[in-house]
Parts: sequence; C-alpha cells; structure tokens
Amino acid sequence: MRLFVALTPPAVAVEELVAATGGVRAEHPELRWTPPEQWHLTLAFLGEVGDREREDLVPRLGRAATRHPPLTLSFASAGRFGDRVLWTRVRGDVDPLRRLAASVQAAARRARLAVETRPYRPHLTLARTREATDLRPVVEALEGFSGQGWEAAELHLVRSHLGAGPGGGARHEPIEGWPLTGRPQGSPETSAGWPR
Ligand code: 2AM
Repeated sequence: MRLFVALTPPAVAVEELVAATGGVRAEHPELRWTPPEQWHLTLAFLGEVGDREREDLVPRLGRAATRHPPLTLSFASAGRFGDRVLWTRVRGDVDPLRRLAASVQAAARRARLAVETRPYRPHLTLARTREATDLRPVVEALEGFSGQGWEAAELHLVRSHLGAGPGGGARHEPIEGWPLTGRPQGSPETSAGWPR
C-alpha cells in the first residue's frame, strides 16, 4: 500500500487557513486545491510499502514518537516549488520538526524502505498546478497571513488511495497514530532537577 508519515493540524488551524486562503481559492479555480480535510505536513513519503516492510516499520515509528516532544507550530504566508506546488510556511518549533522528520526517515530506512534524500522542507501543500503556472501572484496574495500556534502532539502513518478522493485526487486514511511523548531537547533527565 502507498504510505506516508505526517502531522495533522487541528480543526482550528485548518479553519483559520481555510479563511485565509478563501479569496485566492476563489480567484484561482485553475489550480488543484488540496481539500482542507486532508491537509497535513508530510514528514516522509514512503511510496508503495509491502506488508512485511510495514510490519517492521510500525514499531520503529512508535519508538521514534517516544523520542520527540509535542511541537508548537503555526502557518504563515506562502511559498512555491517552482511553477507546480503552492504551500504555506511552517513556523515555530521548526528545528525539533526537522529532527522528528529525520528520525522518521531513519526509521523508514531501517525498515529497508527507499526514502527521498532531498533536504526536508517544512511546508503544507495548498495547491498543485495542472500545467506549469506562474504562482508568484498567489504567493504574494498570501504574504500577510500569519496563523496562530497549534500543538502537533501525534505522529500519523497515512495510507493514500490514489484516485479515490474528492475531484479524482487521493483519499487519505490514517492507519496508525502515536503520541509524541519525548522530552524537549535540553530538558533534564529527571524531574527533580537537583544539581549533581
Ligand atoms: P506534500 O504535499 O507535503 O509535498 C502523499 O502523497 C503526500 O506525500 C503528498 O501530500 C506529498 O506531500 C508527499 N510526497 C512527497 N514526495 C512525494 C512523491 N514523490 N509522490 C507523491 N507524494 C509525495
């Protein structure tokens, strides 16, 4: 099955982003806007994963979740990958987010899955283009957007059903979830905090 690992923003952050992007969505029906109920932050795209690899991967992801703390993130403004992908920026605990993504990718590699070696770029994809499109005006229109902070407290393994979603896109089905229960980096080993 086709899988990816992601963080899912809460309804309040999704609603805020829906409101912030309403104008540009209406003005640019030529773009393929991702459905808000499927918005997510991809940490690792795994592609087709066999049953045996998935069984190996699942406990590894569970262990990774115990080593990372919940993150406070927010969305702001927009950016693009060339003339193909429009996204909103992720701000806040971006360094811990990068460490979490690296850990998830390492878990996938240890489960013998091929993961992308491109550097991780924190983003949430808002739209894709049908053909090469100048996305600069849309990016500019979203420049002033600055969302509230929200907590990412759970890691999700998500199945993507190609062609089964709204408008012929993919349908996303979370199949496993783990709370992020690690300590923030630099926090003491014990809660007592006595000098040694
Ligand atoms: P993105 O939108 O955050 O870039 C499920 O397909 C998710 O995996 C997509 O939303 C996409 O996340 C991400 N992804 C990353 N690399 C991909 C690839 N090569 N093919 C399809 N999806 C990919």
